Amino acid sequence: MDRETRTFAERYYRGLRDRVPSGGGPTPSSSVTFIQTPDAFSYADFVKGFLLPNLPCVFSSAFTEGWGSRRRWVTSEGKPDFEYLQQKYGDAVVPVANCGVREYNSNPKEHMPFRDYISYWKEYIQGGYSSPRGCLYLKDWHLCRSPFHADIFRSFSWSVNICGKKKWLFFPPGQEEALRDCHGSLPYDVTSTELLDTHLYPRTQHNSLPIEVIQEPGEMVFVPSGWHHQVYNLDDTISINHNWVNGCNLANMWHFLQQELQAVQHEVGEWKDSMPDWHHHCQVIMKSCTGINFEEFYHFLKIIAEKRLLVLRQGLKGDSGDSQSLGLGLQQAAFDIGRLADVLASVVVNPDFQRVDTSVFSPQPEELLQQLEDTVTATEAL
Ligand SMILES: O=C(O)CCC(=O)C(=O)O
Ligand SMILES: [Fe+2]
Repeated sequence: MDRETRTFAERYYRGLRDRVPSGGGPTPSSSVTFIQTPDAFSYADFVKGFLLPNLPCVFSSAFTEGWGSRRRWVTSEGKPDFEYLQQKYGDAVVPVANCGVREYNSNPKEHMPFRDYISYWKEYIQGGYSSPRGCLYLKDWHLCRSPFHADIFRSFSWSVNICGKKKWLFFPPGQEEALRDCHGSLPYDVTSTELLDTHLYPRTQHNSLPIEVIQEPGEMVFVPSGWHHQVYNLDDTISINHNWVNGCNLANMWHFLQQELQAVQHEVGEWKDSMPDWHHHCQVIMKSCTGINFEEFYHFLKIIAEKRLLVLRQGLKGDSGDSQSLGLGLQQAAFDIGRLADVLASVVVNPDFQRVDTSVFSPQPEELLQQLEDTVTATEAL
């Protein structure tokens, strides 16, 4: 991140903070921007055009041209190179979901050696894309359909097709509300005819059409924070994806965790008065449903804050060689510290966080907040 982009991003968040919430950012257009050439596109363009406004985009296959996996995992016909993959990764035990069986809004999973999965995949192709074992989905190297969801903790993600082709259906944040059933649950499959049943899905008439993207081999899709999506493999497909949180979506993560806790509190509300440690139990339930509780979120903030404080301390001493070796530029670190300070300021005044036993936390949340705020002041002119 360069100085100019940091200034732009800081102004953007200052603007958001001072504005009365209006229920959303820019109105997404019905098509997704395609980025053709790496030479003409910088990280600054990505921050301004996509991370800050939280909009999806697709990067052309030129961006992944040099990837070893695109050469080695794929045959000259553009199909998965089963021989190579088996020889290289056959012993790995991989999680496999059965797409034909639904377990709540997901699929039951089992583990098997990758070589067994490859045998299954070959049989499935030979059987005309069908098998008596059903449609098995190797998680992380997705096969077939990924049920409707938004990514974990409202993270961003990117996904590259090493080979094969996918169809994505995207719903901008908030539009999933019209897809909830009469119990408030989201559908497993947004294309199901069940959604035509207005008793079961009373709000679907307010629903707008999803934004559709076809992702070709080598292309990379950027999935913004909180955008619900459903994905289909249109071909034998191998993809690599990665989720991340940074200064641009950290507040979304905190907002999401507060909503998750509220949902738990609502669900077990009838025991609030009869259970002395009800608030603690809500955190336990939240941890098991969401994967993280407020205590862990504080530790998450602390770890990312400490690394950035270190980078900036070294940078301010003029020791920029070391800060580069931590893999983080000074301007990025300074921007992140500002976002961390804003989020932590909201965490420490949250009544549910104030009920968490923080006595053994080091540093204490208020102390860390003070350090962050001091650093924001010290790095203003950086
Ligand atoms: O490719 C898939 O099946 C799902 C990918 C996905 O949901 C993501 O990258 O966020
Ligand atoms: Fe996803």
